[in-house]
Amino acid sequence: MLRSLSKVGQICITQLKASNGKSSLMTAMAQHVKARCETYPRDNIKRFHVPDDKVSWETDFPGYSPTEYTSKSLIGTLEKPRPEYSDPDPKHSPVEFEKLKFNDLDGDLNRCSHVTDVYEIKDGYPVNPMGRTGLKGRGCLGRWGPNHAADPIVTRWERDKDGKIKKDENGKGILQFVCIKRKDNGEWAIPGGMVNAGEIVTVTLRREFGEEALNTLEMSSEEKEATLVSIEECFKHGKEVYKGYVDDPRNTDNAWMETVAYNFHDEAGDSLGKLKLHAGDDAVGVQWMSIHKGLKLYASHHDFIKEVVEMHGASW
Ligand code: RP5
Repeated sequence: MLRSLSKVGQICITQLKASNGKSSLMTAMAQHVKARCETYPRDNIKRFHVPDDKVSWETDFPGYSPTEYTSKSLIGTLEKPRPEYSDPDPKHSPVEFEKLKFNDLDGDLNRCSHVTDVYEIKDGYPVNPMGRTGLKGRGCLGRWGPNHAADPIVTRWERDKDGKIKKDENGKGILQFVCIKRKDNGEWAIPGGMVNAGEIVTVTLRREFGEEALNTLEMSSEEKEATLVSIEECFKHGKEVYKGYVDDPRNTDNAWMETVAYNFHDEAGDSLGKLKLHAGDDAVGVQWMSIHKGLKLYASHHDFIKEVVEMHGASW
């Protein structure tokens, strides 16, 4: 039985309350918006239009006829097998598809959701717990159902030339976070990434930050090791900010992004705050971005950043 949108929202909030005692992501989680963007991010695919009042699966939408799209690169051919991170497609590999263990640990891959205890399986396909998106299939996402990511939010205080924390007109300190520019769409984002099969989230957080914000992929193995060790201590003291659904433009009716976001804050500005940033992997830019409410960020990242601002009583 599929839960209603508001119920799903409440489930997210329950998880949030358990982790940090707050509930400010309620509005963000009440309904996905970017997951219904008119044009799907790859291949110029148009989504079937889903009005706000028809997002919930519990609302009848008799004319609903979503576009079907799964990127060819995920399916593979005899010459070019599908990538390791890609699930089998029922039309091309039905026997393999049948074996996928939804709502469960599937070998070393986690197919459970942070959003709901059990997501619905309809006609063999997982159903997006946040409602209709106007697109069925997997789009460009590797997994049917939840695609798990991790987002490291690395912060420091913005300081003047004398090292004093800059304040806004209300006397609140201004935070900065490490922000990358995504190669795929040029949007600014938290340097997050996918959790690899068998990988623990703390490792994903460090690896993705290293690859996208410090360019560890282009370092010698000694240099990379030293860089990862240098951030290891600071990354031990992160605070969970959010765990749940991401309103990502790549989501579909059958595949969606979920994340765990952690804040790693350098209060004195002398450890993480001093890192030499260098964009790498899927990032084409990186900077310490001063935080304010007008920031335009990828997916639901604006909401995660707002949560961090509240945690630190910073300027917004
Ligand atoms: C977002 O996509 C997550 O919040 C995370 O930041 C990101 C992971 O996807 P890739 O950056 O690996 O494409 O939904």
